[in-house]
Amino acid sequence: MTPVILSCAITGSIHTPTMSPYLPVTPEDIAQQSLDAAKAGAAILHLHARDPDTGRPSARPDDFMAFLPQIGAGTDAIVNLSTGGSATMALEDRIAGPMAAAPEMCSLNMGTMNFALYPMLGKRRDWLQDWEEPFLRDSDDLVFKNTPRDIEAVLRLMGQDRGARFEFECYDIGHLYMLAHFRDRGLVTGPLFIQFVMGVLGGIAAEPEHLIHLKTTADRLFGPDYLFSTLAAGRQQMPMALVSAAMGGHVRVGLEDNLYLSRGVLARSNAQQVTRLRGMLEGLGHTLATPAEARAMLGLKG
Ligand code: KMH
Ligand code: ZN
Repeated sequence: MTPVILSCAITGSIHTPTMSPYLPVTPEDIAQQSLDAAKAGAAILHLHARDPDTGRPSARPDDFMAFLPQIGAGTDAIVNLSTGGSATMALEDRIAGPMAAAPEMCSLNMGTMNFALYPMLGKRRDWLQDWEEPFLRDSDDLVFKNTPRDIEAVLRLMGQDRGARFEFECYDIGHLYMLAHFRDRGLVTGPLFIQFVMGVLGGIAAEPEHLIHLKTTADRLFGPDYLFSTLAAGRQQMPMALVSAAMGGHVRVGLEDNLYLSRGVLARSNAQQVTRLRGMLEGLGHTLATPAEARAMLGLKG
């Protein structure tokens, strides 16, 4: 069996410090949890930055540079920076940090969409404090803007100008057609790394039959020139990761997408989720890709 590339999304921009004491928001904690996740088996570290004083999502260059050198010095895992930032940020703010850091890989969100957070937050929205992201209290009007022009700008600024490869975040079938459009225009080349994002209200739900449809469509559009991974927000995180691996795909876990280890039990770290999934995958006969193997599979130069 092909080794499974495990990505770990360390902190994200949705969860807040009041939701879990284990969510890393200081540069020291983001760096340490990244190193521990890599040691536990993550080949890719998907990273957002945070304002060190408040824990609010940030994409400022300084906030990324507060933890990236420590991660780079401590692991050879692939560093993948978010260009999604937070859905409330303007595109130029979202990409300021990634442009300054010029990472090996970055995310690219493949369509404009509603981004309602009921499945991820549930009753937890009651806990939020005043300074926390307003969209967490009311995401009913939130639009996550990723127009074709935005997508092209990220492809040019991060890909052509800075040599990054992409984690193409596809939240629905239409996003695969958007990716095919950019492939047809010659702005993206394989091997494509597609992240199927499931369970955000506004995108596709985290259901196995939807994953089959996503994969069947991607097979038709991209033939052998792509790899897929799956992330499911909230409690479907681990089950859908196992379905993804069983279908020949790759997996993503991390506190960005789910704060829990199992029902009612907060994950005490990103590494704990990586270790839990690793154990289940190895129990099914899978092996995890090393960073070097992942680089070879994804066409990264390192
Ligand atoms: N938080 C995920 C639902 C990005 O960073 O570009 C999507 C995400 C987007 O990871
Ligand atoms: Zn992200």
